[in-house]
Amino acid sequence: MSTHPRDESDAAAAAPAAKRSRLESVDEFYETAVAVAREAGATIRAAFDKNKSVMLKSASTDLVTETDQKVEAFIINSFKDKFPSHKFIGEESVAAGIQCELTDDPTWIIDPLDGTTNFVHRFPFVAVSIALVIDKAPVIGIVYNCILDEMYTAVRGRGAFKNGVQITTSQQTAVNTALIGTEFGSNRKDEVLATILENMRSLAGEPNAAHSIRCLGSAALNLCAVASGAMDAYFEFGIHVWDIAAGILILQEANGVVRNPDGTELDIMARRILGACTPQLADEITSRIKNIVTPRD
Ligand code: LIP
Repeated sequence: MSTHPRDESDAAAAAPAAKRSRLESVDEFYETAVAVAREAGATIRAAFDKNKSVMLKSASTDLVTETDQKVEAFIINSFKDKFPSHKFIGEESVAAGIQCELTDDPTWIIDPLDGTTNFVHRFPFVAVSIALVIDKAPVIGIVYNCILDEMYTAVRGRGAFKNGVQITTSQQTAVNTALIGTEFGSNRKDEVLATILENMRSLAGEPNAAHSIRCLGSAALNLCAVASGAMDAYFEFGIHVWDIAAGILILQEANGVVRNPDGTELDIMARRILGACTPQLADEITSRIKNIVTPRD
C-alpha cells in the first residue's frame, strides 16, 4: 500500500500518451521501491539485536556485515526481476569490485544499510536508502529507518513525506540559531580529522556559535532530519553517492537546498554534500568551513 499521495493523477489523465505512460511508470517504480525497502527493513530489524560478524572494508572505521550484503542482493534482485533494463549502483556491489558508473539510463542507487556502524552497535539510526536516478537526477527517493519505522519518501515534483505526512524544512537562516549535522566519516587520517574537527569548532564555537552539532551516523538520515525540520543543515566530506542519492531528493522536495559544501552546484559523484533548510544558512556554513579533497566515486 502506497504512503505517497498521487497528487498528479489529474495531470496524468490530461497528459499526452507518452507523458502519461512515463507518469504511470514512475508510480510503479515508486510502489515497488517502497515495498522493497519495507521488506529489506524487516530483514535488518530481525538482525538488529543479534550478534553480528563484522568485517572491515577500507579501514577499521569502515564496517560491513553479512546483513548489508544479503539485503543489497535482495534489493537488486527484486528490481532486476521487475525492471530488467535498469542499471544499478550498490554500495556492497562496488565494494565487491563492480564499477561505479552513472549514465543517463534509469539507475537504482542503493545503500542497503546506511549507518552500518550504528547497526553494529545497536544505535537505532539505520536506514535502507533507495534512489531511482534518470538522466543523472534523482526521480524517486526512499529512506526507511527500519528500527524506528520512519519511512521518508519523495517523487520529483510531488513533495516529501514521512510516514505519509508531508514534511518541510525549518526556516533558520543563521548558524547561531541552527542545529547542524556532520560526521567523522571513515577516513581518520590525521590531516583529514584535523579539518573535520576544525570545521566543527568553526561552527560550534564563538562568535556566532551554532545551537549544537549532531552526528546521526547515517548520511541518508541526516538529510531526512534536515528535510523534516529536526536539524537545520548537514554537511559531510567522504560520503558516497549511495549514501546521499535518495536523501538529496527528499530534502529538495521538502524545500531545502543541496550543494557542494563550497557553494557550487551539487555534483553527486564528488563525495561531498551540504544540505540546508535555507540558502542563507547554506551560504554561512560554506563561508565557515574548509574543503576536504576526496577522489570521486
Ligand atoms: C556511512 C555514512 C555516514 C558516514 C560513514 C558511512 P554506511 O555509510 O552514511 O554518513 O559518516 O562513514 O559512510 O557505510 O554506514 O553505509
